[in-house]
Amino acid sequence: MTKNVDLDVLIVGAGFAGLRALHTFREQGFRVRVLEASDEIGGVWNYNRYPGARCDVESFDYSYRFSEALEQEWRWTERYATQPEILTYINHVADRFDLRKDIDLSTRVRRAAYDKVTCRWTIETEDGSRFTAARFVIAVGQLSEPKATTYPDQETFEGRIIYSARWPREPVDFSGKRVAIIGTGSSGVQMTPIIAAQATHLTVFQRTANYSIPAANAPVTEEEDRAVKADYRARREAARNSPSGLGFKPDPRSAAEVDPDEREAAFEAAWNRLGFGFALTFKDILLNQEANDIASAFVQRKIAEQIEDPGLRDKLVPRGFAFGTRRPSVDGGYFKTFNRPNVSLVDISETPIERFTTNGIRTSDQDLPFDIVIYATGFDVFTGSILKIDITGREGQTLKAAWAGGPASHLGIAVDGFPNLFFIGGPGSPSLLSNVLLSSEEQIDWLAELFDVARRDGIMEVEATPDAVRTWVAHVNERAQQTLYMTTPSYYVGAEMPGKPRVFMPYSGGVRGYRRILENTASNGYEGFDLR
Ligand code: N01
Repeated sequence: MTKNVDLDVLIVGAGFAGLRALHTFREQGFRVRVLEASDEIGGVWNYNRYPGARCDVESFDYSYRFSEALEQEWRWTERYATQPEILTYINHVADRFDLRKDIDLSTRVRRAAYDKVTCRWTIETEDGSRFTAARFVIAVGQLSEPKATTYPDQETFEGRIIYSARWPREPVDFSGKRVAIIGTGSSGVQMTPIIAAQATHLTVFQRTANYSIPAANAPVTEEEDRAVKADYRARREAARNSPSGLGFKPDPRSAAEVDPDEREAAFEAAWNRLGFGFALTFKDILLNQEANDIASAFVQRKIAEQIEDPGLRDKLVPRGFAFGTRRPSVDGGYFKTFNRPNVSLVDISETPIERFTTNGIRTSDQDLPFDIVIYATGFDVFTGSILKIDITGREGQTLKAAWAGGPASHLGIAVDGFPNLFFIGGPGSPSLLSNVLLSSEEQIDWLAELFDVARRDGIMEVEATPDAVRTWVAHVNERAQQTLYMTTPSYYVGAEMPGKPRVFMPYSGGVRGYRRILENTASNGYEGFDLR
């Protein structure tokens, strides 16, 4: 049955960000609804059910901060939570705060158009329902639109093909199977050891060797749980005031200046305990080539030590780009898995995949038989899921046209020409360069205040000015230029998709710096926005 609903705030996406936004805006007394394409809530944690999927931010930090009661009652079992545990948490939150009654599942937003006379958005869904809303909030995530990777003759393959980001709900049985994994980013790296332990044979197809740090996972003990909960506010504040939202601050010295023995000890300690946070052992690992060279060499050595076969070692050790400039993985024994007799590697930079056959894959130099082929080839990052919606602004221009040269926004939140449209975790915000849940909550709190002010002052339209957008894009670029990120093609710059504009998309100025900018913007009367 199609619907016709009028709202104060319409949110797209029932992942972490959309659910938090629903709760907060509803508490403020707004009429809010969330539209979600899937038949379940949870966003990436709903879709990415592949074996081994888990978070690489510590559970105590990758969790909502808005409710102290929730913080106290929830018991994380592991330092880095698994996908099922996170999905259980999200569902618990939805029930605990009675969110489901304001979520429409299985409801894909197709188009949205702004009406400059009524100052409202009309949002249409695939089933023909129409929603009108004063504020339109897009919370669709950065890693939501999987790349539709295919190879020639794929339709002739008689085995099973699975995309990691659309993993089936029922468990996949790998026993007795010959399995291929294409892609060695975080998804491929996480699933490799687990599938290798079950399958008859596993072949990993690698195009680019990536850096990976051990996850250093462990159960959360009763003592640790009590200690964190006794002082949770301090932990949250530490996270908010750290560069990445991970809670710890780098050693303020340059890696290049520290005495080599001391540096080695610091790297060793970080390697064994910090997971992804290894990149923050010293302040300048992602800023200074000399410091990065030292860190990269350490990681390369650590990776090499795990691989017995010299030929494999040569292929698996990443080279030619600075550690951290492509998103490093965090692994549970990835490299050691290649020491198993039932695991092999195909370096497709040397012997490319040519096509599927009826019973497997043909590379430039061999035919390999498979029962199951898994694509872990990643996403159209940052913009893929946003631009899937046909969004038309005030003067009839589309967001796709406005972003033809790459996404441009003020603060990663709003775009000139598109009043009353707001992004959470959008391009131009810290998002994937931070604890994304924390930075999303910062944005939601800030938007809540803006919505309050607008209601109090009878503001119909909130729109970023073109000048503010130009200035923010320049600032995002300036900050990126101060880092090493620009030295490597990566999804941070749109290199993951052929033909995508090459612009640096996340904000690299850190979570704390970004929050200060948000606070200053508000205290200066929402500088950079027209409120009318
Ligand atoms: O995707 P990716 P992902 N043929 O883009 C290769 C988060 N995450 O799903 O590098 C063959 O990183 C591609 O090769 P190349 C995290 O932010 C977090 O793994 O383009 N191969 C690469 O090896 C992460 O960064 C966790 O040369 C192809 C791989 O596929 C992000 O999600 C877990 C190909 C894609 O790697 C994305 O991770 C999982 C092709 N046509 C994900 N196209 C945690 O640990 C691409 N590749 C929390």
